[in-house]
Parts: sequence; structure tokens; C-alpha cells
Amino acid sequence: MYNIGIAARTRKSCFFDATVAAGATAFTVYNHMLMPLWYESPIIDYWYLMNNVSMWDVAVERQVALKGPDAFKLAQLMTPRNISKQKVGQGKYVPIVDENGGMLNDPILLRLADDHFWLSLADSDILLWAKGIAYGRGLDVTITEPDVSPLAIQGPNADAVIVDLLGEWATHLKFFWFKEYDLDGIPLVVAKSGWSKQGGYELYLRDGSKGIELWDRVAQAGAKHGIEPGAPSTIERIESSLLSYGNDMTIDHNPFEIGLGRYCDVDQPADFIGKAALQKVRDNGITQKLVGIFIDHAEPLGNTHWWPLSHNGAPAGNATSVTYSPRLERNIALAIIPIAQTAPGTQLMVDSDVGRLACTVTTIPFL
Ligand code: THG
Repeated sequence: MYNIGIAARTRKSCFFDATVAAGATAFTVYNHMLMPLWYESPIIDYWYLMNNVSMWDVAVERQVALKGPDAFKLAQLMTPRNISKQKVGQGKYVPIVDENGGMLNDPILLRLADDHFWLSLADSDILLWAKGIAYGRGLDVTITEPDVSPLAIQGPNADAVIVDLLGEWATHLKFFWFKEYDLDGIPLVVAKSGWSKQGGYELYLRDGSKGIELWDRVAQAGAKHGIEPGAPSTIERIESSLLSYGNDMTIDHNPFEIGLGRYCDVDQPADFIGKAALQKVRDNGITQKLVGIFIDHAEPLGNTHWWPLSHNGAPAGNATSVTYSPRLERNIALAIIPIAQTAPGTQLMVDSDVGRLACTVTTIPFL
């Protein structure tokens, strides 16, 4: 094994010291910042999420704030989703694409005011793209990365924790909507969202100096509901088929290929970057598509790079995210494959780290 170097430019979350004290044992780098991956083990942490509730340091989900007279115009230019009806207090999942329709990021867009948006980013440098567009087009908008650090509370007991922490009101939020709230001097944006399908909330902390205080308040409110520290679960998110930028999509994929076509309104009146390219994709159809596959193997699998797939000996795309599913008791994966092979039941072979294995195409989400 080898070590990975950590320096000042590898940024630390405002919850970092609390996560280390809580026993974080593995980290990754995301948006140039450390993120805890698990505490006890990926499987043990997964069952805390499924059965109780877990709290996640997701401060790496950095915000790009767009503020000013042209903030709306810039936000709409950046996404093929039609955001003309997005209300203040509403979040939307929005593909961000380049001029060729290639995926640059898949953030949540929050509208804090008519002229104020946050893009809650996946792992890529969208602040630079936004500044380039605004500069090139002469837009009147200020673009910053504000001091905002999300902390997620996810799992079946998340409602109970949030009632004890914030009060009953928060449970009445609609999915993906949010409210600003002051918790005894801790400034928050409270949203009903999170990168799992087990239900829960995200607390966007607006003052990093209060990170440890917020972590401790959540842990205290959660104690009697069985809360445990955790992190976005690779296992659960593949079972639920939530996509991961850089893993299940890159700049070489358009939204239609990865199942995000339903968020693209390519004929909307407003202009957006990539409009002509995506209209062409809509007209001509796609040549590859994201699907699920079952992989036949007795031992649990996991990947650290794409595993090549083949069909009757010919290349047939890649398995992008592989995991063992504790609920299905078999190995599953997301895969991007040629459209000709996407019928459920199609047999493929995968060149895994443990050799060539048989697999079967299926529909997503798995669960
Ligand atoms: N929360 C916040 N920021 C984030 C994420 C998050 N930034 C990074 C990453 N996650 C962005 N990507 C996603 C991907 C999927 C979802 C949210 C963010 C998601 N999708 C639901 C689904 O696909 O079923 C719902 C989408 C919808 O229909 O609106 O939740 O998690 N703050």
C-alpha cells in the first residue's frame, strides 16, 4: 500500500476535527477537499443508514453562489433544465453541460432569492466555468464560493432527529425545498434532500466557525434515535442508482445517455449552453445508455476504475460503479453500454479485477 499526501491545498471541512474524533477511518478527495468515506466499515455504516439514521460531513458539496441582476440568466444559461418556474425556497436537480452537451456537473440548484442562487456541486470546478461565461458574456453577476458546509442527516429515523433538533416544522418541507433557519445563533439552510433514497435532510451551515458546535448538536439530538456518523454510501447509492459525477458520467456523456434526459427541456424559449447539441441528440437518438447489470461472482466486488464489458467478444462499454448489494445478496453495477445491448436479460462479460465474469443487463434503480 501507499500513502496519499495531504497539504494545505487539500482543503479541510469545518467538521473535519469532529469526524476524526468520531472515528473516520477512510477519506477521499472531492472538490479539492477531504471527505470521510466510512467509520466502522462500508457495510456496518450501510446498515446504520438503512436501519436507523446517520450524519454525514458533506461539506465537499461546495456551493457556487450566483448573485446579482443577471444571476437568473446565468443559471439558466448553465443548464438544459427549464428553471423559469423555480420558486425561492425550491431546489432542483440540474445537469450542467458544455457547448457539446457533455456533462460538466450534476448539482442541486437552490434559489435563495429572485437574484440569488447556489449550485450545490458534485466533483468538478464549476466556479471557473461560471466565471468564464459571465465574463465572456458581460453579465452583471457576482460568482463566489461562500462559507457554506452541508451536513446530511439520512435514514428512517431522520424525521425524529430533525424534530428534536429543529422542531416539527422542518418535516413539512416538500422534497428538495428548503428554509433558512437560525438554530441558537447557528445560521442554516434546512433542506429535505440528500444523496440516499432513505429519506432525510441537509443542513447547509453558513458559518464554518460553528462546524463543531453544529456537529455536536446533531449528535446530541440523534443519540436517542440511534444516530451514527457515516458518509454517502457507495452501496446504497448504487442500489438506488443515484449517479456520481466522474464515476457514472464525464464530459464525454450527454444527459440523455445517463438517464438525465427527463431534466432537459431542449425546446424551451430560453437560451442555454449546449442547446443545439442536445436538440441534435434528441433528434438523432443516443448510441449508448446507462443501465444496471448483475455480475455473477460469489465474493463481494468493488471497483476503482471502469471495468470493460464485452458482448460475444466485441467491446460493449464499461461497468462504471460496482458493489455488492447486501439487500439483493449479489453483485450489482451501473454500466454505460451500446444501445443495441440494453435489453434486460442481455448477457455480457466483464473484465473485473478478479478475471472475466458473466453479467446480465437489468433495469435501474435496483431497489
Ligand atoms: N446534496 C447536495 N449537494 C450535492 C449532492 C446532494 N452535490 C453533489 C451531488 N449530491 C449532486 N448529485 C446529485 C445526484 C442525485 C440527487 C441529488 C444530487 C438526487 N436525485 C434524486 C433521484 O435521482 O432520484 C431526485 C432527483 C429529482 O427528481 O429531483 O437526489 O445530494 N446538497
